[in-house]
Amino acid sequence: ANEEPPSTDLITLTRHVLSDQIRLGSSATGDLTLLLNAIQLTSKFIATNVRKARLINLVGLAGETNVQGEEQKKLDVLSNDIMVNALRASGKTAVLVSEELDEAIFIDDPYKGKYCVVFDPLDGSSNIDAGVNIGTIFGIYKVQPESTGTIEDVLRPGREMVAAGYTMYGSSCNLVMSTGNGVNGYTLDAALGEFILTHPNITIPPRGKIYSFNEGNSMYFYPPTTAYLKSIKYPANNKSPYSARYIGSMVADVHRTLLYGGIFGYPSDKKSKSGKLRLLYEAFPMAYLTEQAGGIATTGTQRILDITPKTIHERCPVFLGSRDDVQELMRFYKEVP
Ligand code: AHM
Ligand code: MG
Repeated sequence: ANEEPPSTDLITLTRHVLSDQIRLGSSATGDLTLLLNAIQLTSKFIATNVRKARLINLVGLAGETNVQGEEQKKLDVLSNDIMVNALRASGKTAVLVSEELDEAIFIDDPYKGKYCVVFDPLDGSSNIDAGVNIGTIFGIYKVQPESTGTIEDVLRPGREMVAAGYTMYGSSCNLVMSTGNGVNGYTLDAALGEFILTHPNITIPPRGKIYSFNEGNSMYFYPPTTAYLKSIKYPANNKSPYSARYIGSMVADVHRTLLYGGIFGYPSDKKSKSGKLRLLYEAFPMAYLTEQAGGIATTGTQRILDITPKTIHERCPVFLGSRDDVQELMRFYKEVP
């Protein structure tokens, strides 16, 4: 009896982004809106394929090895192709960098636009075959004034991105995005085929109760990481220890961190000297979202968004999440030799 009538005034992602552009006034041409539309479309297309992967035999290996020497899954390859095609066709891009492709793609006329998109088309591939959450991560730069779209346009600090986000393919399909004015979350309404604003203005709680690290790497961890983890598992002053949650899918682990708070970490260690996560299309977009949601993203000693990439596939250590938790971690990096 107390059921709410359905809303007749849906805020779709496109409407939301458009209203932002209208608010910005004459400086906005609508190009970014169109680009984000293309990205939305790729997410819907990938979501459809993820959902039916088992049925149409998309799981398993594609028999190729990617740049980092890892085996590619069929869904990775497919998702990459979907994104490259749609981004080129949008007419709004100049440079594309994908985790799955050795080299950047430079878009030629007449399709060339003024944005650069860096992306991981399907992240968390170790989870695909088990049906666990996976996601797409993306970051967007605008080509620099006077530039025709070169590699220099993407070898820039993450703080210069004009938008970043991810789509999580889970029990629902969620797109979380920022255009530099806070973070919003949208859920795909499969019947409408539209992303609907369901999580306006996401802010990370200043402190959380969850830590998310691959502790299977403990024997390789450096002392600051080890000492920090010990401090939250064996807290002083009768405080409760933190809970562990680690999916091994960055999108899912970061999504939970944005909503519930706490800390996600993929440190550098004695085995992976620069960590595992890729700077351009994993660390930067997630750091951008984290900061936009009021949290902190650091390598332990440096703000992630201040790093200038030297190569498109380089890696960096990542710690991100609630302000107080990450500050505490940073203290260990300062004080523990
Ligand atoms: P991928 O790009 O090969 O999928 O690797 C990235 C993933 C991230 O989603 C996740 O945070 C991390 O690798 C998990 O790594 P590990 O399995 O070493 O814990
Ligand atoms: Mg990845």
